Amino acid sequence: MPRKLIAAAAQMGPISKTETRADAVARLIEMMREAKGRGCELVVFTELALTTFFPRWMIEDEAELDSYYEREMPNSATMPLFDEAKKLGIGFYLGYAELVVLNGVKRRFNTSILVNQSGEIIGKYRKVHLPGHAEPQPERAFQHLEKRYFEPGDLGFGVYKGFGGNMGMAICNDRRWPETYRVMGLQDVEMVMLGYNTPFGHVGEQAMDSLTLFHNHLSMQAGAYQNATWVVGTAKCGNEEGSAMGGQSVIIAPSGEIVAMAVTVEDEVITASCDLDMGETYKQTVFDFGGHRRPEHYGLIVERPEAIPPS
Ligand code: ING
Repeated sequence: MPRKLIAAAAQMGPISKTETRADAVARLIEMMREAKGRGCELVVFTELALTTFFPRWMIEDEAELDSYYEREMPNSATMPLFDEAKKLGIGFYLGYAELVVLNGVKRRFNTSILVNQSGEIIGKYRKVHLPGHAEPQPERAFQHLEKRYFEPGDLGFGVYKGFGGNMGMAICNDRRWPETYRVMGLQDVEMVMLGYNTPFGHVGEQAMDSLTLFHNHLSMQAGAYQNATWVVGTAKCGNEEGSAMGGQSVIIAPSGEIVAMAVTVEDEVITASCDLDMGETYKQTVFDFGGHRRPEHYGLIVERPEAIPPS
């Protein structure tokens, strides 16, 4: 009996600076209901799904900056989402800005959680790869200050039992780094869920920026194929406070094939029936890690190639 998981990516259009948490949560609930109506057991929301992508601005005032973070999860703003999920019997991935006080020190992370069909948090992830810069760059139309507003994640890349399989999480820039998928691939992940906020023009090099959407799918399709896993990539997209961000949310099979893709830059639900056993054939043949992978022959993975011992 194949382990079929009907999953959704709930792509979000722009969240304006003036939109409240309640406004954002109402949009998420509407898409959750649509996903449920299509038979979904899981809906993957996006990165920073409760607020506008605030790292595009230099924010001097600490209280203003803090206003973009959640101090508890669930909290009064997000409890309606948890309640609806439990009522519908559907689980979800949610990305948000997390603020915790540890030993009297404010710690800030770009975070995602995995919530099961009973409304319980069964997994938590904090974004490891933070793109952009820590200091504002005056020449940029929009900043990308994730290195200023978040710390690198301290939870690693975990894989969690849920939805009948092995579920993993990542966030946005993580999808560009093969290590993200491989660390989970070595834990037999069967579905990697990730949200992304990807502004066009991020690099400032026309040749690269014109390939933003291509590199988006390239990264996720490669990660899926090379680790024999499903990948669900959910965008926040459209023109958000003047910053144009790419959409094309996707559900990708372990073959690397795109099986569903969003066609708007607004709130849009895409779904697929995901056979969680599909990766097994790849793991027993092309990507049989035990049979073909040779880490003991890779040499030292170091920053300084000269440190690799002469063969
Ligand atoms: N955003 C972007 C991402 O990795 C980026 C940053 C855009 C990097 C385009 C390279 C090219 O998709 C976030 N939030 O990581």
